[in-house]
Amino acid sequence: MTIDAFDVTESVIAKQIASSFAMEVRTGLLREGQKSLPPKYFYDSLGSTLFEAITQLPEYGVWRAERRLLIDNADAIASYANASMVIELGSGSASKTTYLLRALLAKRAVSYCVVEISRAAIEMTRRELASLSGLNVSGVEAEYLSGLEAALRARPANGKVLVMFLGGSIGNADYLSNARFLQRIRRLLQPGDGLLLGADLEKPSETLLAAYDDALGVTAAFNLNYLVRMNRELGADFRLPNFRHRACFDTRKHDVEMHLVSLCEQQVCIPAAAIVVSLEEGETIHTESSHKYSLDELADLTGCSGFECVMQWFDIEWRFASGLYRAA
Ligand code: AVI
Repeated sequence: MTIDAFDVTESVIAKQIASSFAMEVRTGLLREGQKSLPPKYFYDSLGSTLFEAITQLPEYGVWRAERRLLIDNADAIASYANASMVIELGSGSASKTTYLLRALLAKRAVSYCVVEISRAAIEMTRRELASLSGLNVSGVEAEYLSGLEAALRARPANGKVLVMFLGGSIGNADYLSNARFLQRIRRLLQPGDGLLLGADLEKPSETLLAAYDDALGVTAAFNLNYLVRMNRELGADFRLPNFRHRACFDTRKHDVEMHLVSLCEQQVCIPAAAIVVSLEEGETIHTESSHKYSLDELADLTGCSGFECVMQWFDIEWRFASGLYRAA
């Protein structure tokens, strides 16, 4: 037993734990075997800013690859999607999205809604898109599916909707969860609505390890900021010098994994989650997996979720795919 839970039953604890952040931290750190933390909580204000910095790193080609594809194909995507409402699931700063929105706005008035769990990212998006005249911008601070459902209540009576899920975020969950996720998106849409999906593709492990463990240490700071967030929001007492960032590549699963490595035997108290966590020297907390797709796998995933591929574009330099899919 490596964890000491306070001496109360789970149901009593569940009632006491105020936030889903605290509850999910509790669940992940109480897990037998590999401890883990859900990656969605990386994105507090500092985490969102650090992620923006990651996208600019020379080693991390994902953001530039997708931007190249959106710049080169914005007109084609706008014509095929023919949408008057765009809903973006997780925008970051939305700076890439402007290329596509300009192409859509050249055809008709467009409303844009961002669904984000991070308030900081919604604010960044508003600032980024403020210069696009004629664009009606709104934001829903929620998880993707509940946010999408809420955003769709304002769908135009006779117009099509384009849902965008960019940046390779589809790689941050496993195949089954992604299939369920896309199926639920499909059920919320109407036939003919579109999905623009960006996916990072398989590439040599050295390239990936450099991308997730960059020389400047920005990804390390992004990972360690999770501990800073738990200290601030959950009253935890993680000592940062006692942890190190690690990126590794699982060649069987084609996943880059990020971990926080405990540099000594230690105990950490997380009052809001009602746990004291014991960590061995060298033990790790898994914070993120980033799956790298093959084209066949991507076709299976979207196909089994009720989407037909309309067009697909590839960035050869970084190996990234953007696909426009239609709700069948
Ligand atoms: C948001 N997501 C697609 C990024 C990725 O590449 O998996 C998150 C990230 N983690 C470290 N660097 C970037």
